[in-house]
Amino acid sequence: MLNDTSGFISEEDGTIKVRSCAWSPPGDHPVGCGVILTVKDGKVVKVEGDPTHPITNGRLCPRCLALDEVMYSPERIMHPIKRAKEDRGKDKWERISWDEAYDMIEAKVRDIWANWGAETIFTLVGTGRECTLYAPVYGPAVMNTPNGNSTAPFSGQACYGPRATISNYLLGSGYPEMDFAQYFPDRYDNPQYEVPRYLLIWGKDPIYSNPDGFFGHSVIDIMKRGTKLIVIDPRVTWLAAHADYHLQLRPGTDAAVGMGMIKILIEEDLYDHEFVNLWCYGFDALYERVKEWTPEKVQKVTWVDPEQLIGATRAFATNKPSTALWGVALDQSRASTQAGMCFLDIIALCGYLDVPGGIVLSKPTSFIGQWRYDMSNTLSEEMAAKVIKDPTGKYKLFNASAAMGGVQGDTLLNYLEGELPGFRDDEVPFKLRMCWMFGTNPLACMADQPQRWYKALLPLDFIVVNDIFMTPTIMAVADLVLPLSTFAEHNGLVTPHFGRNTHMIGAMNKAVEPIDTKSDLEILIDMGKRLRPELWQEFDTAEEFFDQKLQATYGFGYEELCNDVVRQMPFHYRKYETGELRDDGQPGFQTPSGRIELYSMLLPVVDEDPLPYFEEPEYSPYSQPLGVVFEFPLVYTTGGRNLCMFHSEHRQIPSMRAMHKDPLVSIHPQTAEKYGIEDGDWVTIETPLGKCTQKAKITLMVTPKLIHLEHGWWFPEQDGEAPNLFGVWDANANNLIPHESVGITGYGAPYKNGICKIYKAEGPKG
Ligand SMILES: Nc1nc2c(c(=O)[nH]1)N[C@H]1C(S)=C(S)[C@@H](COP(=O)(O)OP(=O)(O)OC[C@H]3O[C@@H](n4cnc5c(=O)[nH]c(N)nc54)[C@H](O)[C@@H]3O)O[C@H]1N2
Ligand SMILES: Nc1nc2c(c(=O)[nH]1)N[C@H]1C(S)=C(S)[C@@H](COP(=O)(O)OP(=O)(O)OC[C@H]3O[C@@H](n4cnc5c(=O)[nH]c(N)nc54)[C@H](O)[C@@H]3O)O[C@H]1N2
Ligand code: SF4
Ligand SMILES: [Mo]
Repeated sequence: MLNDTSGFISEEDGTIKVRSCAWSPPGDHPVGCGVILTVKDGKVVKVEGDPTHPITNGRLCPRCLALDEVMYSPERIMHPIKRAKEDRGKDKWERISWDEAYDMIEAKVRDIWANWGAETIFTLVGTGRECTLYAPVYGPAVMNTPNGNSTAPFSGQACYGPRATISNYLLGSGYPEMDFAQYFPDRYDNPQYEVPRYLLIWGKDPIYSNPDGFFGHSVIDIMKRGTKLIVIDPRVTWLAAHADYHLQLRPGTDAAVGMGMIKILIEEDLYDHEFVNLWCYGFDALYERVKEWTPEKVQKVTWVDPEQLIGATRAFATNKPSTALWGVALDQSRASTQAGMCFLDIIALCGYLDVPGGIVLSKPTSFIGQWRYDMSNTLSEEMAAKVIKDPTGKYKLFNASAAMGGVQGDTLLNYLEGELPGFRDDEVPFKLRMCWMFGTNPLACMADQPQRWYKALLPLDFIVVNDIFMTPTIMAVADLVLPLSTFAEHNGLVTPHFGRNTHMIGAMNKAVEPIDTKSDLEILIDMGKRLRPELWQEFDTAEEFFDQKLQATYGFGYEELCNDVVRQMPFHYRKYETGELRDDGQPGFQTPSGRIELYSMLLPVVDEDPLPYFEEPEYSPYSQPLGVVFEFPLVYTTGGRNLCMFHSEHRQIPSMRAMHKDPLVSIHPQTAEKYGIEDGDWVTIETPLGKCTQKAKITLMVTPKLIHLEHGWWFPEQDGEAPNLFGVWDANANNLIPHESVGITGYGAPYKNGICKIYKAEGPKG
């Protein structure tokens, strides 16, 4: 049955059109772009952009336009499937019913509870697909384990988590976002809105990535209205090519660039004195810290041209209002939270927080987040204490704040591998037995040194995965797969920024009935009721859940949301003046000093430096011995997003693959010539840790010293069985990337910076 409402459905000549907001599966972040799905004879036959959607106005990426191709792909998993443990790595799947699948999970979990303890179960969760709203609840509130609330191996610690955490510490607020008039129904025409004069785009390529709920094409909207660009990126992206200033830094050196900018802001007296006096704490200490970062020193460390550094800082500070975007590149370095501090310091010093055309703020609360938190707190004190913590105490900030989950990725791998440096003799660790994965294909995409993860996961007794397609990870290690309905086949809702600074709530309206698939939330409710029924009395369906949560938080119900398709959230500027950012209703920020903490009062509590600083990536031309640098003379970065693939997804979708057939390594023409490489040659990229092979794209997007690799590659057309596993080891950028090399705080993974050599190779097999 379709929803019992009609506002979003229209019918003409037996063809139904359903208006909805897109999320996942197939994979995406919660942008909630407006789609119109045309349904004929119970099938989606066409996908179009919805021109009435207030944010996206009809625009869609190729991936959403290809939704019907994904839904009806012959390769989709349409029924629960299981396989005997001894058949891992073999294509020996057997179709089973949902009841059988649920019985298997229930029996296994109860057996583990009785014999080994719930703490021996853990989950792995990927990046912000729809399941990230609900997956953290499976651990504590279904399987009673403290090791379930983890976004690991690395999403969370290396993506968004560092930025979200440092926002909590410095601003006491939710993730700050560029003002693109997203809260106003009349958008850019709203009289309160001002078009930013400059947009600083730092380590982000939003027109391709649309991350976390930010609609990237808004950058084009404001460019059309006159906004100029400053871009901090090692590559000449489309946006960098259109920028007034391009700070082409060496990957992983963002904190050094940031400190250089702060010094210029202060010494040239470009900062907003009134805002700093009233609303910031720790100005003098910050100035002391950045004093040494002269433009010359910044250039030496980061390779950024001093003229660009000075020009960009002046342009940003003196053209009011200006705005800024920070991307995942800041998270993926050793000094990740420190780079984030610099970003927040710069926008605070310029007075651009929560002003028209600046960067908007909200309280760090979310209505589903609160429920998730409450469900996580259903563990007994004794059970909660069994969370796996890094025994060396190295990752204090992570352990103290874990904005995105409980188990730090490196700690988890060490634990699985049985190498537990720092454990006291009397602390006898337990053996992990079961894993449930949601929205992740770690061997292809998220796991650094993926062969280590493969070996570490294989000994587990039982592995369950929720997914829509067969993946190398499933083929390698899973015993049971629960097949998911796409966002056109189930009801849901979309909250940009996962509810933290959410400008709208979108209805994900079911357009067609699923055949034998379910959503992550439906599976959660079903399994919750089986395993911990006492916690799952309040609602029976996903729709009832949404209705209760929406009514309690906003005073409207799920049916109203479905009818309206989008509800924008109430908003006004300068909330620090009105007390809305603080729990006690006083003006200011929700921090100990009540101000933006340029000098954090809370970080020293977890033994962290209260001010920004820089540390070289572990594998850099300046941190490795000369001999190593000589052997690996190039610098690499990885993972710049492209429009037709979401991480490791879409490789089996013919139209997406036609646009992007092979994994591409970008090489500058001079470098290519030096190594005898031509456009289209297969090239091996090697680091001290490993190698992979990608196809050469000779391009001026990179500098002669820099190459860029794509991530997430595997080949569904190849032999899936072990050891080939769809060629997952061949083009895998993460073969190059080290574990135990995370940010100093336990946040960050060095996906985007390292040193390498390249040489001509044979192509991947198959
Ligand atoms: N189509 C598509 N969209 C996606 C995704 C996808 O896989 N495909 N993934 C989603 C996810 S999980 C995320 S986290 C977001 C990420 O989205 P973004 O934050 O936009 O991140 P990236 O595209 O990875 O990289 C952004 C830019 O950082 C540059 N960069 C590389 N190294 C450095 C560095 O050291 N410093 C600086 N300043 N810049 C650097 C790259 O050249 C690139 O242009 O995208 C999301 N959206
Ligand atoms: N070298 C390098 N590696 C990187 C990065 C990089 O820049 N460079 N980026 C990193 C970043 S920022 C991130 S966040 C990670 C992301 O890594 P992951 O989030 O693990 O992404 P995928 O490997 O694509 O795995 C996602 C799986 O979830 C399935 N799926 C899609 N939608 C849903 C859903 O709604 N529910 C469920 N249960 N499953 C769904 C897909 O079919 C797919 O098989 O990758 C990281 N890996
Ligand atoms: S950003 Fe692109 S893929 Fe994501 S919902 Fe919007 S149109 Fe779809
Ligand atoms: Mo991410």
